[in-house]
Amino acid sequence: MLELYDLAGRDEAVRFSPFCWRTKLALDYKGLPFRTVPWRFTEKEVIAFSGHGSVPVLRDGDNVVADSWLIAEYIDNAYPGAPALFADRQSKVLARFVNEWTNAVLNPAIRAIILPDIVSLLHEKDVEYFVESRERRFGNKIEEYMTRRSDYLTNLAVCLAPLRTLLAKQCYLGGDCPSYADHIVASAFIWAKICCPERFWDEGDVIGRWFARFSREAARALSDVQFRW
Ligand SMILES: N[C@@H](CCC(=O)N[C@@H](CS)C(=O)NCC(=O)O)C(=O)O
Repeated sequence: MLELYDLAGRDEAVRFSPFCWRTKLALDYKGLPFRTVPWRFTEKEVIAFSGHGSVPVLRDGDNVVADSWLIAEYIDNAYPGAPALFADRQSKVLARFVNEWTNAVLNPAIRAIILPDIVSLLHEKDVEYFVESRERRFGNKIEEYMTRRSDYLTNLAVCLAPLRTLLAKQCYLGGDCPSYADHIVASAFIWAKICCPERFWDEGDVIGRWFARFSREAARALSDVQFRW
């Protein structure tokens, strides 16, 4: 069976990585059975066989693939009989843009809001590494995120405006049915809903309605998840 190294919190059942969620949603969409191996940030030696220091890492027999985008490409090529993540070349190219936009714009906007919440979910052995590495990488002390929270919420609203306009006109990012582009963006919100107690949208919001629609399609993958809102 496929094996996925998946970031876990102090509570092993809390699996919050937005990148691992992309892979879990994609595997589930394709109907590929897999088991997850809980992994913590400081367990680098456990995934050293992959040549990478981050998750997701997928092991499929002798094949090992790290990085959520490469995993999506790999499973689509290796399992052509299962539903495709990318219907054709054009939709793959557009999904690649969504991947890069989410990495560069949406995830950082969400991260600024939820970073203090993430710290409180971490396994004790990860806290020092996580705080130091994130303060170094992003240049702010964790406490500073709390004081700038309202600016970060305003920034998120600006980032989400094009998504809101699009989803007012079509059911999913790629059109009438969910595809990998939806997995990518939904994973960012799954991350937020697992980590942060405060809602990102009000009742009836276009993005909330899309997320609810998507969650019904991905019900099996999301069945055990404890969302905070
Ligand atoms: N580009 C990678 C990013 C993966 C990534 O950053 N994963 C985080 C967990 S959300 C990680 O494992 N970080 C390891 C670290 O910070 O040491 C992907 O798409 O898979």
